[in-house]
Amino acid sequence: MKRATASLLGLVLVAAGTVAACGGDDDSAGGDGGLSTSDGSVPEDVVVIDTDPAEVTALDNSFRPENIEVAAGTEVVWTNKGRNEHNVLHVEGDEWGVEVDDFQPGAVYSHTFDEAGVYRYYCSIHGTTDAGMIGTIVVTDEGRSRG
Ligand SMILES: [Cu+2]
Repeated sequence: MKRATASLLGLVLVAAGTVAACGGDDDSAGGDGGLSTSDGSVPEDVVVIDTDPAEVTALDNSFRPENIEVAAGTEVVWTNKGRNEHNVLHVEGDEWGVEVDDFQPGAVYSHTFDEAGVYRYYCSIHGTTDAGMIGTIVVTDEGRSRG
């Protein structure tokens, strides 16, 4: 009986050790996958647009400019100036964007971004969420000065 108790105690200790090791691992692993690097990251080639509305063109299977920065409250207008149909799909976050049926050649779609943040989007016909026909709207919090 003493032997059984001892081995049971051993099992418990091993189990406890495993749990403790896991917890420590999580802490030290830090940004290894748990944190989304794509979420808040701002692309390097951002074009600052200070007009309202801000114009983005869908042409030859790319968004131009691909990455733009606007102030909160700016209306962003996408115009399909090419011969191909496209869509504008948000990667994550709020519901916005336009489906293919409503973004045929010549069509216009607009959305006003009221809250600061990094809004990534893509065309699922010519790209994926992180490659091909993609774009980013960086919305800054700076209010427009009235003076
Ligand atoms: Cu497209």
